Amino acid sequence: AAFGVLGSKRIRVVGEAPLVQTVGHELERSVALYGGNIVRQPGDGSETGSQEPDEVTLTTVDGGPGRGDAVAPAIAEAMALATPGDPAVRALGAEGYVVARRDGHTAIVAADAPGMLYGMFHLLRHPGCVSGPDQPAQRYEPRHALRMLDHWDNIAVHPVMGQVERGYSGGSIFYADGEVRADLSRVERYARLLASIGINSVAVNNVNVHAREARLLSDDLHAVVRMADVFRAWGIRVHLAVNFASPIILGGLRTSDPLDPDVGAWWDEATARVYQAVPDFGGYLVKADSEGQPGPFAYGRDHADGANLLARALAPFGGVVHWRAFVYNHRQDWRDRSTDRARAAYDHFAPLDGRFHDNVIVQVKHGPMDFQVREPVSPVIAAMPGTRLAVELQVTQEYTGQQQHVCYLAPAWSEILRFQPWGPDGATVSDAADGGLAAVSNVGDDPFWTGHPLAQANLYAFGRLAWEPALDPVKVLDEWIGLSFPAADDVVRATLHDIMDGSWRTYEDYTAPLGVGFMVRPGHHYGPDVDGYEYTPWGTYHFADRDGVGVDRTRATGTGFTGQYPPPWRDVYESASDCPDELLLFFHHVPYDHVLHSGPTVIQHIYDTHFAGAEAVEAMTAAWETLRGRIPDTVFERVSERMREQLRCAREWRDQVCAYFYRKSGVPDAYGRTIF
Ligand code: BDP
Repeated sequence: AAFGVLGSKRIRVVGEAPLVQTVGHELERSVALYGGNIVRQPGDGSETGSQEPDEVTLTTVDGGPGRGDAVAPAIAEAMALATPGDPAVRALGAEGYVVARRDGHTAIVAADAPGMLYGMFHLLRHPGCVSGPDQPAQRYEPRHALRMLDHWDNIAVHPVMGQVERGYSGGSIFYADGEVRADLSRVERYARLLASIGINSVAVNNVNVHAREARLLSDDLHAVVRMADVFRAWGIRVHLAVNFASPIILGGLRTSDPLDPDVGAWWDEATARVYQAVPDFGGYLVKADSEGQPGPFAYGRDHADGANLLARALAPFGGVVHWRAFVYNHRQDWRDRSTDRARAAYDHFAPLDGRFHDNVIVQVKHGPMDFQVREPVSPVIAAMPGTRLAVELQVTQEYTGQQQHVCYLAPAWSEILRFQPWGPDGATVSDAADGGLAAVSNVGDDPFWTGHPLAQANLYAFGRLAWEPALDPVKVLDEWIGLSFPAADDVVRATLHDIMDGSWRTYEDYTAPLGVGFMVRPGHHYGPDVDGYEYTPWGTYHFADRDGVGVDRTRATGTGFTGQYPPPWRDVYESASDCPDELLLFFHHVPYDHVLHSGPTVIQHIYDTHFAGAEAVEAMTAAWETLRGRIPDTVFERVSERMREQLRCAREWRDQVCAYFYRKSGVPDAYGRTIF
């Protein structure tokens, strides 16, 4: 619909690169739907200067005005900003673009073809660029060079996890019947969708690499070739998750010791084969020595030895290794109070800072635990100045309602990306993520892509924030609503906004309180089970007893985790009175009558938020009902069905959590609501 505004326009696309062809085809497709006309011309720019009224010109710097051309003012202005004369101003990067509008002409000038692709999508997001008042030239460039989605897809259907591990949107879009799909047209649509939000890298298989998927690196390389062909047309590189024991599993070697020369040679050869087949292959993603995956520890080696082995094989071709820092012992002794899963990533990785090769990116989950609704920022992010780091987010809603619940996560991600690990004068998490951002995808073969139609907003927002982390997540939400419901009037848009805007905090309210985390049913992680992980080897505890609740992670009396932070946070988190309320139980074991900064005691806060959270879901459901007949029926029905489940589940959380803490503490609710 955004193209509707292009209806009467003439659009000139200059250039011949494959991505420029994509831009041309894309615009032709839209113009066929909405009218207007397209002029495509080779990249010498010979006619570019003769811009007609109301014309939109998309061009790269090289394809720009030819010698001696009369240059339309909008193009000239955009060119000047794209290739600044001032040597102190950086020239535009390959993915950047400039938009200018003057005298009814719009120009999009990019340094290279990827920028032209993103410039075109800018036009679609902001139809005002091609109509309406003049706009001074403005530069747009991605803040992160690597903007990646990780698919936890299996080729074979796993007996417990299904096909997509932690997937809530049906099966895989890549694989069916134990093979890569014969028809990849849906992958093509997905690639287009990802390009429109600025994603440029995709890992196409699960980080838990089972034997079947390991073969993508060898016998099934042809499948990777086909997927890469589809993604390439949209400026996206394909990456593979690989099994560290591949030399044994695939190569028949007796070892995968990273320091063994035969192992090195095996990786070199395997990698050369990949690049012969896929010259723009992105690289490897590795989960090693964690939750049962093989790794360098078996040979007495460390993660730097492991990562550098693969980095050496990839370096000649410009590939990177994303080596995950999500490493912990999932068989720990829960009776030993000094063990702490939150410490693990830092304990393993911080001492290795400076030892990783340049093309290793250590990929760190945003929090020290595991994608909980609320966690502090991982201390690893501040601990490895000599290492390229990527921060990993989870778009798939494993711990945030599994796409049964509305939970718009961008406000949480925005807080994380803006957080300043070194205090108010220091860099942000986004600044520290010099290896880019990665996130676990929430897409499957569901007709709505994401199971819950409103979960599409999370995918959209991840792409937008990876491009520009300073964007306001609330504005991004409105952008998504406007583009996804083009026929909606102001009331419908406002209703959708109200339902989604605060949904992350609502989810937090009716689930695990004050940063304590988990309390979910073990295994599938959906719905409440307060003690589900309490006495298990996985290391996810709340330590509730008759006197209090929370995990003592202080240096003074607890696990010492607070010591992994630089100042000021190591001291802020150490002190129960300075620690922010929302993280109190992550860092401290406190009595139930501990008074929060917000006013109530901990126990009363637990009651209040759980009742408020369930009530908010009731209100959300009622608001949704008002949209019947005002948005497409299929969307309305699918969301209605999920909201009924969200409401049931929110009440179950409320009742179980309130009953549990009432029985543990013996403290009644000040408002008499706990009748359990
Ligand atoms: C956890 C998931 C598990 C993943 C793991 C990971 O429960 O399925 O394999 O993260 O990130 O959140 O490797």
